[in-house]
Amino acid sequence: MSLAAAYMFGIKQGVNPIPLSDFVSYYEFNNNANDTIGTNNGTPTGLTYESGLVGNRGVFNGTSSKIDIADNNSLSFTDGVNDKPFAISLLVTFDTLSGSSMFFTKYQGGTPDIFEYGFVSFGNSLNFTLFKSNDVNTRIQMTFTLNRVVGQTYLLSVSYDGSKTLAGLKLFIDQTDVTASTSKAQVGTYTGMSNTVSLARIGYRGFATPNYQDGTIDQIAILNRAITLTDQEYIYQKYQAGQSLI
Ligand SMILES: [Ca+2]
Ligand SMILES: [Ca+2]
Repeated sequence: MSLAAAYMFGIKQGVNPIPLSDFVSYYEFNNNANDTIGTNNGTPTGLTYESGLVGNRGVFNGTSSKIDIADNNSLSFTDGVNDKPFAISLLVTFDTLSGSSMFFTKYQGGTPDIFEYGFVSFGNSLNFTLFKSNDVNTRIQMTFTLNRVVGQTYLLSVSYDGSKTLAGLKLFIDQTDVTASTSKAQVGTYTGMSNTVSLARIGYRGFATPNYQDGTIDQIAILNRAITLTDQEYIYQKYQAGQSLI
């Protein structure tokens, strides 16, 4: 194969760094909130769909749209003692720069509140946090200031290697590893996540003051391993070509 053929359309042909076995769940928003790989189908509320970069995408109205996903062991990344690696990757657009955007969380308000992890944006501050043993006050987190542009599509991916350390957290935006520009912090003494009974949620955070995504979300991949910049570049190029990862 010639070099040109090997890199047709910018994608290295015949090399798929993300095989099906690396996926836990994949939400493609083709007129539903189903998991096209695993069994973690979502239940959408107030969600509509429109044409996006890769088939359809979910449209979140900022006031009531959300997806609930039942608790399942496959969405918790702990064996009870040690954390396991995982990554969350998604396409997102923003209709407004005010308020907060909830990409994918596994925590929920209630009595008591319960916490595992969350990938969200508070205004321009992207935030990925892992909570120790269901304790909101003990955690490791990574934040990054993204000066968002309304309507622009971003490929956002967070990665964790399971090491229980800040060094194990990474953030990729489009084709760049921005980890070195993130702000990381440990609060308390983090010793690992819990497997709780919390729902997983897309587009919504249900505490006393709920937060709703206002914009679109698409192609949420939950992977069972940490990812590299090579993975991110592959995902980006596939999506730019309008192709699903599967
Ligand atoms: Ca899609
Ligand atoms: Ca659970």
